[in-house]
Amino acid sequence: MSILSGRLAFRPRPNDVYLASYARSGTTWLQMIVYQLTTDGSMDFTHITEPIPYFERALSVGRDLNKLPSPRLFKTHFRYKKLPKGPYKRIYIARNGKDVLVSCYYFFRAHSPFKGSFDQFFKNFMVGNVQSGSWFRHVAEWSAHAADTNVLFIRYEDLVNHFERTVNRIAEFLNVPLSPEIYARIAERCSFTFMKQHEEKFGFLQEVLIEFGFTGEDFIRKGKSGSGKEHLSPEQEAMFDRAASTVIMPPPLEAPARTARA
Ligand code: PPS
Repeated sequence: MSILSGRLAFRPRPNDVYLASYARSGTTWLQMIVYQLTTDGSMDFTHITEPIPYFERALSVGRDLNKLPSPRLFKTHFRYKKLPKGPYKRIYIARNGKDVLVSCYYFFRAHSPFKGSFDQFFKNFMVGNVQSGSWFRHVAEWSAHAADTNVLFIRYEDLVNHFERTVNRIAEFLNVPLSPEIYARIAERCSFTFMKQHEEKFGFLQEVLIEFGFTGEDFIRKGKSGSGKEHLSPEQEAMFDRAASTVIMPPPLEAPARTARA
């Protein structure tokens, strides 16, 4: 089976792992825990989306996910039925719905055109009229698969109240060893304080810039007249001139005529 990823075909692999959630439910926290569990814990990534891509955005911008080494890890907000069908492991993280609602409100006010009141957002959220769709449907659909052997269903609140037990469940589910040293590193690097200190490695805006390949190069670039010509090949210049010959612009100012001295 393959899914179109931009111009590329995404081919699922049996050992792919999806970290799934409704938005604002602790996905990034889960990403960091799984990243720390499955690597040497190095922090030398620009953004967590490099080692653990946001699946649906990566597909929509045509990132070549086939280049990633196995086992691949993906973050996703897809509903259960939108993920590729197959044996792939899925960890779903759910969070208290009212906390999700409030977190979404602040997130969408800051990162989307929505600038309405909390009351308006509440009404939209209750009927699923928000970017992430219905929280109620999302959680219900994933809950129906909570007992599947390839699904681990955890809660944000489990991480808050029983962090070590929950990290152990994740490690067992993924069949990765969890020594006291690795656990100590996870507890330190997945703490709110540590992740807040490294927010640029987790934040939304950085994720979008990286996924879209935006480099943020000079906006006020050269400010010279005539440098366009230097970049064009003779063929490109001829093609451009032909197309531009149909555009009639007012003439440029001429240099003032010199007055002859008596
Ligand atoms: S997103 O945008 O959908 O990917 O957001 P997501 O990562 O799922 O959820 C964001 C909320 O998770 C909180 N968060 C954490 N809580 C506790 N500990 C750690 N380490 C941590 N990392 C992220 C984050 O603060 C968001 O919740 P709110 O309630 O808005 O603070």
